[in-house]
Amino acid sequence: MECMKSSLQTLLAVDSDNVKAWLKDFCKRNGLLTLSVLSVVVGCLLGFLLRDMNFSDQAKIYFSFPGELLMRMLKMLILPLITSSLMSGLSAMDSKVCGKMGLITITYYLWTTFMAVIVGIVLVSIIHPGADAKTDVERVSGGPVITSADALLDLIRNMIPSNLIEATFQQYRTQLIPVVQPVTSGKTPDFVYLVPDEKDPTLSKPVFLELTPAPNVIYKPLPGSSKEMNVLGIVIFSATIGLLLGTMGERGTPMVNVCQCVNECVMKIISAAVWYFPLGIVFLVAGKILEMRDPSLIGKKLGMYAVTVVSGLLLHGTVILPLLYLFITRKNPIPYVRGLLQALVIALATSSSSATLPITMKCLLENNGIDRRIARFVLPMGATINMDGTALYEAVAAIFIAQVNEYELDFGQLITISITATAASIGAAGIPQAGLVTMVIVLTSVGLPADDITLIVAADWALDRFRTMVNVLGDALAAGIIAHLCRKDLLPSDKDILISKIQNLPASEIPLLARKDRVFEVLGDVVTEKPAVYYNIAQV
Ligand code: 7O9
Repeated sequence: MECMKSSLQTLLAVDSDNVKAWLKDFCKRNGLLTLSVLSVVVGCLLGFLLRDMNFSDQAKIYFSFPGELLMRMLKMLILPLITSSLMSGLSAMDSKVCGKMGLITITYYLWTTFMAVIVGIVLVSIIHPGADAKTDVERVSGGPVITSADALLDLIRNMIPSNLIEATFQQYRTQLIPVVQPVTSGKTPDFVYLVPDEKDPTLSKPVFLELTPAPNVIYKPLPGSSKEMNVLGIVIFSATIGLLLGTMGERGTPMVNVCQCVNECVMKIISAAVWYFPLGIVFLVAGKILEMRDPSLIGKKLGMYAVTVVSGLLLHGTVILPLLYLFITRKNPIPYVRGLLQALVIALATSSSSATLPITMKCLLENNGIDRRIARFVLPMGATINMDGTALYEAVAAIFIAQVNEYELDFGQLITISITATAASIGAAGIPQAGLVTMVIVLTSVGLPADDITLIVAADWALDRFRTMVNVLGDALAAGIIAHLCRKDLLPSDKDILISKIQNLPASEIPLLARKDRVFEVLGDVVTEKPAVYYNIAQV
């Protein structure tokens, strides 16, 4: 009996030790991620609980403050991250590889976006959500919206910023200024004859009132600006400088080193900032739920529409994109996506793929082991032009609006929608007030009324979160696929070999390799001295 008891005790002790070790290991690996997911859930619960308390607007602002800090922190990192990533990423490759990779990246982005649109169109045609949502939803006539041609010109203008500093905080935007036109002469004014009023002695004679025809108001397009970062201009400029730095050899190295240092600093800031995420996410999500108008409206009128969009996004994000990854790389996409979960949670909480970019970069480099040069090029490009979720959403929304209006779309019009939705999602970052303008472009391309956008705005804030997740997932899987396709062109650079050699050596030997101003390259057993400017040993 005693013996059994003691063996049971040892068994339990071993077991509890095992459990403890497992728990510790789990917390170490997934603790932050679990906390982030929990904080989304807690944020939702808190938001719905506090809705009943009818906070004042001021109280809501105070309540959202910790979440606002999270957004500000993430957005702060975007500019240094994209400029330094593009410059250092592209400078580390020769121009041939850059060209090949650029071509593959853009082709891949185009096709996946187009596939997302097709998924959307197929689902919305099958589910037909417009049938339930018939027209008792109120419509508000919006103001004038710029034409597609003006939007396209704005996009091209934004690609070439006239002032780089200005580009960091504003975009060029054609503004429509109302101009009252004088009544055209030749039109005779109308008259109204008022019968004299017997009771009013002042009106003894008949009175004629002249009715001026309503003046014509035309909207004149004038140059203006919008308070959004001109990403497209900055991305194009940084990529060009990066390419050129790569062709300059050693003379370009100091600049490349500056960029790499900035990049690493950003990564370090993120590593520290992740500890604030759980708290920030709770208040960000709860604050958004407090601000939300009436959720039951979405449930009743737009329920099927929301289901269509979400199932389209699910299909594209969990089936099509991972399958594409599987077929091209012949690797299991599940561990890859698991490495990205932190970024997906942040995308859900912030509903902005650009604010999530720093975390996506961190996940790809640290969890998925993607080559730095690939991640530094593919991710900023993806955040700017690859928006699978947005394209899918716009196609579904346009067809939904057609269904509500009982407007039959023929095959040609479906093709038009798929092309405009793809193009609009690619150009979105370069078009001021993109959300509205791109939707108008898609609608007007098939002759649907632009005012009907008001039908779907109620559900927009919620669906935005899900499509942002798909946008982020699309960019990250693209990086994995492109890294696979370019793996032969990207054998480890000499510098990487040097760094790994140094890292594998005992600390006492490092000074031998990088003595103050002298740098040695170690390739196999061959050690050669290199000019000191060539490497930045401080980074090792
Ligand atoms: C969604 F490259 C970066 F990181 F610097 C970058 C910065 C800003 C890239 C893009 C942007 C940017 O402004 N993008 C943008 C995206 C501008 C307007 C609209 C959208 C579309 O956003 C998505 C959507 O609404 O569907 C989604 N919220 O992925 O962020």
